[in-house]
Amino acid sequence: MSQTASRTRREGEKIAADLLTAVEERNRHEPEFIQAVRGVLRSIQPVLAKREDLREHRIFERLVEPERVIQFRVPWQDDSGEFHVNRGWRVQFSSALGPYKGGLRFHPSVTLSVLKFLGFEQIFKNALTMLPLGGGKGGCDLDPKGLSDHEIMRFCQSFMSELYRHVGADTDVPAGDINVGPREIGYLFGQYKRLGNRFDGVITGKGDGWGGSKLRPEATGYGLSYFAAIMLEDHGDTLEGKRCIVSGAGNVSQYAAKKLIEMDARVIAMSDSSGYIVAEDGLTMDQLEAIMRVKNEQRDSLESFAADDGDVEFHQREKGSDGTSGFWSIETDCAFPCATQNEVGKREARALLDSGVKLIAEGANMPLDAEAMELMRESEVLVGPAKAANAGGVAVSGLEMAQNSQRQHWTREDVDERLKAIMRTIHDRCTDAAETYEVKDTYVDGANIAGFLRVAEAMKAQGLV
Ligand code: NDP
Ligand code: 2IT
Repeated sequence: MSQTASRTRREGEKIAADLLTAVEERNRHEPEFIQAVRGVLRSIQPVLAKREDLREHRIFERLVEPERVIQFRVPWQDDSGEFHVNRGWRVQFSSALGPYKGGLRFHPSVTLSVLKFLGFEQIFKNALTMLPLGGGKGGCDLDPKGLSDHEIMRFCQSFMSELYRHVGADTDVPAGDINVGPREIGYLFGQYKRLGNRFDGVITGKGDGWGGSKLRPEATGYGLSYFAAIMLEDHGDTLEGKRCIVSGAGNVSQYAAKKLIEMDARVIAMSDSSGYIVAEDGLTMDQLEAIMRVKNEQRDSLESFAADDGDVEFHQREKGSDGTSGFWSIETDCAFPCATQNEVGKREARALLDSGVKLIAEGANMPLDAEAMELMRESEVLVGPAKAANAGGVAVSGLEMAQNSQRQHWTREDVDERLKAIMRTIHDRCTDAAETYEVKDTYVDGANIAGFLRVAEAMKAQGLV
């Protein structure tokens, strides 16, 4: 490395360290948010060193402060008449590129820190799609497990009774995320429409036939598999015959698995909160369809699926641990963590490396914790980071918004072509940015740099707001 290059690197490290210290001091009780900020800063050091204009405009300092955070009470009544109260939020993080856009999560682990990390990541993910989308996220600390349809409906109506005054087709457009699927989107949209007397594109993931886009349910998982295929193609390889493990058994996992099977990869294992299943020869499409019925219609567990299918092995989640260490030790070529943040720590990452993994594509948001990411950086494993690899979902949400504005409904083939093209563009923007800034980790650093630069230029142009 030349003297100038090493001076620039040191400068970048110092700027990033100072910025991180300030974020840590102002957000002491938000570990997930700090983790996400640290990850982005680690990648964009060369940009910060080179672009004095962005430093003068305090772009990063502004970007880590959400434009607006809304917190509200969600009171609701269960079927036996008992009252309950939950806490709801919407984090409107950045509108530099378009209306705030990002999902809603209902899970007991939801905190403001979790939603700020998700909203922060969403800004760069949405930027990478090249669509006109800002970044946001919302949700609630509800545990919906075991609730009846009527309870879910009343909860969604109460949640939207507060949220509706803050969202709108040109203001903030929520969508689904963990435990918010087509059923919840329907109830949320119904209440928005009733309160505002408006049928507009306020929320994406709507049903086919009442404003939804074809392929939105499949988009995140399909996009993830397309992205993995492009990464491999760029390295002279394909998914054909590859042993794949997919964690989670929800929306993203199901459609990632479906597309992997269609592309002749072998899906050896999937997991959920009950444990994990292993099918040594790879799941068949019939088995996957049965899993989808159990999870989406019966709202039951993989344990229950395995009880009816003699051809898969079931391993129960061990109590008192994250219970998935065995899962990450399965001999594998490609791993798709698609459940939740920090599901892969140092121990799981070591197990994955020992298992022979060559590619990891993140379907969940931030599924690799900082230590796991560091281990991967030191290895030869190709890592497709969440903000690039799982951007297919929000991309098709962006296409749903476009269709709603035009009062049009595109065909499945049309949406699929656009999704493939967007995943290719995201891939190439990562590799181009990595090349321009001469960073080591093509996808992780490239995604952060390309996403950051698009938002930063827009913020600079729009002045001090
Ligand atoms: P779902 O609710 O459909 O599925 C989540 C799956 O992960 C379920 O199988 C669930 O188990 C499991 N899971 C969730 N949290 C935990 C936990 N704390 N411990 C163990 N298992 C857990 O959600 P999605 O598939 O929509 O989302 C999965 C991930 O993908 C999230 O990180 C989300 O942010 C991300 N994502 C989602 C997009 C979308 O369009 N939906 C777009 C981009 C990213 P169980 O079934 O037993 O509850
Ligand atoms: O994390 C994500 O990208 C999502 N949950 C989808 C967001 C969206 O607006 O479609």
